[in-house]
Amino acid sequence: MNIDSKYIRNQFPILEQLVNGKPLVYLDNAATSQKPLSVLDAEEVYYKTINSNVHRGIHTLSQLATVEMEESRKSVQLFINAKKDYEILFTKGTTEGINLVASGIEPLVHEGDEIIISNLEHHSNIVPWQLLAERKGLVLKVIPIDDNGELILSEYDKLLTEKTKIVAVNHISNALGVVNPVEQIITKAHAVGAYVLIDGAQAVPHKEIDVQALDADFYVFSSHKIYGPTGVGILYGKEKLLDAMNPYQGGGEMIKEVSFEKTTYADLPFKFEAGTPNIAGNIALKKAIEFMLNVGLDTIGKHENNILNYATERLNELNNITIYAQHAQHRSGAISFNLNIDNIHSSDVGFILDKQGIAVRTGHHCAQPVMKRLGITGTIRASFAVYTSKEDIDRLIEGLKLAQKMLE
Ligand code: C6P
Repeated sequence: MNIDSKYIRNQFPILEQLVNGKPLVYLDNAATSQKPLSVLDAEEVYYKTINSNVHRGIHTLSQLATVEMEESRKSVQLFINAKKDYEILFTKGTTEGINLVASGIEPLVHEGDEIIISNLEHHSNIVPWQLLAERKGLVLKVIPIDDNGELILSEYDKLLTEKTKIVAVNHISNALGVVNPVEQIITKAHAVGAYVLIDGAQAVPHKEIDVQALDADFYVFSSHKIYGPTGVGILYGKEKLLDAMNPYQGGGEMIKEVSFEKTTYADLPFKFEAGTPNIAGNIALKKAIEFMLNVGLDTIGKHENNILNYATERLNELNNITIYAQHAQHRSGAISFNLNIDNIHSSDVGFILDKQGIAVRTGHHCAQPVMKRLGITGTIRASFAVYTSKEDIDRLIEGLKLAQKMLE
């Protein structure tokens, strides 16, 4: 089915404004996507009608808020096909989800054990593992990438040993838009008895995720990249593992009983949800999921792939441009490139585009090891969403032509 672009754009009033006197072209969706009216309304309705704390109150408002938040958890469960709703934990975002696992998993790892990550990771999927490795005396290994920005799987095979305890890789690279073969990565990791965390921050916006079919042990993503509120994330974890892990934070809501001698912890998912959560945001996430399901995950994915192909084609029309990972087998959601002009930084181009109302991200995209591998300091990244149109890409190309004229 094709996208009804008029209907969709009407859901996103923010897109209808002028920025620097020009109609906004928003191509920074990998950083965060815009929010449809239903999500904005859900937050407002919550605060106007049932604002109260969850899981604590006997009173009506608290019970209504609790029901809504738990319904949202259920909608996430169905969205990614988790077995149980209590395998879905609300977090602040992908970053917190990964930190939670890297901290909570301590009882399951021992000195000398090995963690495998990749050269393609966001800093959020590097630093928490480095911290764990330092605390517990673990060894961190890195799957290299080739010149297409693709993981070298034969090297992954060599890194896997009986000491490998954790493999943590992204599903889609935020810096290059490369889709990783996570199915294969998971199967191979399980063959040596390792647990696998998939950073799905850039995948959930663009494709259907089935955590049971993938057999991922942990799958993390952020609400704000799938049209939902900021400050909300999801960590899916297999029940058995979550049960065996330490709580991440101590505090209210995550306990069964507290005494000065000994504290016992609440059952899943509450063991990992200390303190008052982002209730409005957690509730509104359900509306973001409904929005995506109403449009259709397949329809969204196909539309964004068409846009990616069109952007690739049009960028190739420009002279003196380097497009990264354009020959990778599978790409999705974003395209990274640089104008080959001496002594300029990607941000110089970003600045000129911004003056024309075009929002892109420039720099290292919180993925410095990727930039180092490519021998550059940063890229210009255009990233897409359900509302991105070919006209947006045409505007980008015009903007880049102007940048070339001004900077060459
Ligand atoms: N990438 C980008 O512009 P948070 O900030 O916790 O919602 O997500 C962190 C994160 C983790 N993994 C990947 C693959 C990501 O892309 C991100 C966020 C944004 O590329 C902001 S740095």
